[in-house]
Amino acid sequence: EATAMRVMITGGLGFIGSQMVRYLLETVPDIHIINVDALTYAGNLENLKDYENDPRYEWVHASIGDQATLDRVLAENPVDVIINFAAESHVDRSILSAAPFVTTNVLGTQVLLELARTHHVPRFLQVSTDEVYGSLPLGGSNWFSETSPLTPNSPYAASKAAADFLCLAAFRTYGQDVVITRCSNNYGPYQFPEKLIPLFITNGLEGKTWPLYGDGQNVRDWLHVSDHVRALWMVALQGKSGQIYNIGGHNEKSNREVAEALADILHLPYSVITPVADRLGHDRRYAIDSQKITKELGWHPLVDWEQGLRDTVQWYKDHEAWWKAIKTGAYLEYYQQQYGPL
Ligand code: NAD
Ligand code: TDX
Repeated sequence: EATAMRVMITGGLGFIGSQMVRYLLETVPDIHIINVDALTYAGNLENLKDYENDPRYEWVHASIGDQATLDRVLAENPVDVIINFAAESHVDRSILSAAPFVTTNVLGTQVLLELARTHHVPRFLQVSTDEVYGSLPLGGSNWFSETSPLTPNSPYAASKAAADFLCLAAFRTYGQDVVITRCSNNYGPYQFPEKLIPLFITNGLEGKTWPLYGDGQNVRDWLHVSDHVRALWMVALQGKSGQIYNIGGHNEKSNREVAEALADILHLPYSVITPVADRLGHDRRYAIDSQKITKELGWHPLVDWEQGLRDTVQWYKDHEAWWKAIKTGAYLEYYQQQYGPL
């Protein structure tokens, strides 16, 4: 007789974590999810409102650095896997202040790894990023592979790289079952409107300009969030212990191309795009080689970029209350600090 798969998700009230919870509840028949989320500025109970009363889902309001609380939670609820999404995730905020990035991304991951070891959790999946590899030159035909050296440039990327090394150390030192994924830039519904795509969409809907950093030629490899979480579940179930899996869409776009595509969808003139000072240490280009996960696990992206972008714009049009509630108070203070009076 099958018993339910028990999953601890951390950071499940954020953009990608909430998509993971939704995906699991909708596609895995017998599942129990414990979502550990500290509800920082980026966490939002609205993201999982539809599942609030679902008996297969519970939210624990705690930080991943709260060893005592999570020790109790795991003693009472043994789990089959921990999937660690919890992080400070925005590069620009890490440039303004790196401390919370070290606290959550580095120390928090270390606490979770130790809990996984003492509670004999059979698997730990660390959700990492292509930013740990640093920057590629423009126009190059080379991509990041799992064996590329780690040369992170932003405080955010450095904190994620440190967490990756702690995960690999736990595998090599204690023989813990650890897998790491490194995904490229995600887009889709519920993304916090500080990131490029939702920032430009919501500014567009509000009649505000679009601050494009530097020459606008920096390149990112965009992947729909639903393709990311499907890959994560494959790695959680079938990934090899101690291994790293890159996840990417082979969908490289310059920031200006993204901005112009959004302007076309929203019927706005390109003059809405306003060049501003460059991001400090701005990585030029990210591009991911995801052959390994395709060959070993059979994953490949399903969402078409043009369609995915149109659907994402439509989602923000249909969910004005969601983002309008975010773009107040502390968000406006951050906006002013980051962009000045625009
Ligand atoms: P997000 O900022 O939208 O959400 C982060 C979530 O973590 C929030 O719900 C927040 O409340 C929670 N959180 C923050 N600190 C916490 C703590 N100390 N304890 C418990 N919960 C805490 O982030 P996202 O964009 O969904 O990214 C999720 C993960 O995926 C991150 O680890 C990020 O590094 C990684 N990632 C993101 C992308 C991307 O394009 N967004 C790409 C690759 C990897
Ligand atoms: O106002 C802006 N103007 C602008 O030109 C913002 C917010 C961004 N940009 C540029 C910077 C980047 O080249 O757009 C690109 C994308 O920026 P972000 O959305 O901030 O993403 P990025 O810095 O690439 O990092 C993202 O991908 C990797 C996520 O935020 C990370 O969490 C993930 O690890």
